Amino acid sequence: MAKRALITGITGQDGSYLAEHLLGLGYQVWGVLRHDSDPAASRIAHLVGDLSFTRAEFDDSASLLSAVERARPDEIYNLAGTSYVPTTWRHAELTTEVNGMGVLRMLEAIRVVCGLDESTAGGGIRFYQASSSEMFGKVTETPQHETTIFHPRSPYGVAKTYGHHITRNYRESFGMYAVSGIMFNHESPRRGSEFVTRKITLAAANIKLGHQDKLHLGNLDAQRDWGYAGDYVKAMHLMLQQPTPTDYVIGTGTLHSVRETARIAFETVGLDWRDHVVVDPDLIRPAEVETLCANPAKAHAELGWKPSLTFEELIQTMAEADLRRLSTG
Ligand code: GDR
Repeated sequence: MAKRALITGITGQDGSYLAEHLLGLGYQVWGVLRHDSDPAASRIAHLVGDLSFTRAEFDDSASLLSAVERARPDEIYNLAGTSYVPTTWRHAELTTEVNGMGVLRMLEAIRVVCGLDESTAGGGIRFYQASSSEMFGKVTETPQHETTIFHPRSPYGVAKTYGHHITRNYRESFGMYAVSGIMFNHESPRRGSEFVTRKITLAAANIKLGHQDKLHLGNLDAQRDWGYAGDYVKAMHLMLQQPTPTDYVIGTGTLHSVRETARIAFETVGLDWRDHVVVDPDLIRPAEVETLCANPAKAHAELGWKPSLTFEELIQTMAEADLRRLSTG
């Protein structure tokens, strides 16, 4: 019988790649949608006929419980939540509600559906939590691995850290197969335009086509470990297929700067970034994390996971995709 997966945040970048990947593996895939979400007008429009849907809100435990009861999944991938870090200073409480408490509500739904308590030994639904490198924040060691100390630097990072700890706590308390992937930045042509890589590749294409002249950016020296989202969803799936549940860091292990991203994207469309990029102090964050770089050795060794695209190939692919899309209207 086909395995069943339930994905929250299915209309997001990662949700769309994960749904494609799981459908390709023969899974029956369910997506959790918010009340106002229209899948036909989202990144999964091309998959709508192959998916099943159920509606739930992350601040409503009963709706999450009934979503789990309806889908009866073998695996749950929790990708829902606020993902754009800067706005979380303005919506700190909402971010905590969804990215933090939402994880607890989902774990409780699983516990109830599977009938688990302190005396039971797990079983039932396997759970994946989307943890983030933002939990490391003000880094004490580089590169960061699974046991590096967390020092989050935004309400987003703090809420994700709660989600991470409560997932491990349910694993240890109830024997649940519940794991977190500590994912470093991952990008693609489906990335939201507010994130810096896509903001840059879209602007390079728009400037090339004469639709725009300048690109305003914040900290050009900020460095990140950027990988390809299509690779990262494969790691999520692998994490739920292991004999023993445990957390993994997923990243490329290489660091690049915002400046370098601009150089590659503009070069890809035949332009010089220095003619178009303007530094805007308003785009600099209140508490920045400057050097986040993964040590993915555990994922390499235990999951056999490796990224398929280099950073340069990733940014080139994104810039080319944007130029193609904007040229053809
Ligand atoms: P990040 O991604 O905050 O790392 O979180 P983002 O692309 O927004 O920022 C990356 C770095 O670029 C610097 N920067 C700018 N960022 C944006 N968005 N816009 C700008 O104009 C700009 N100029 C410079 C930022 O200061 C930052 O240092 C992403 C999200 O996907 C999270 O949800 C996820 O958890 C982490 O990655 C891992």
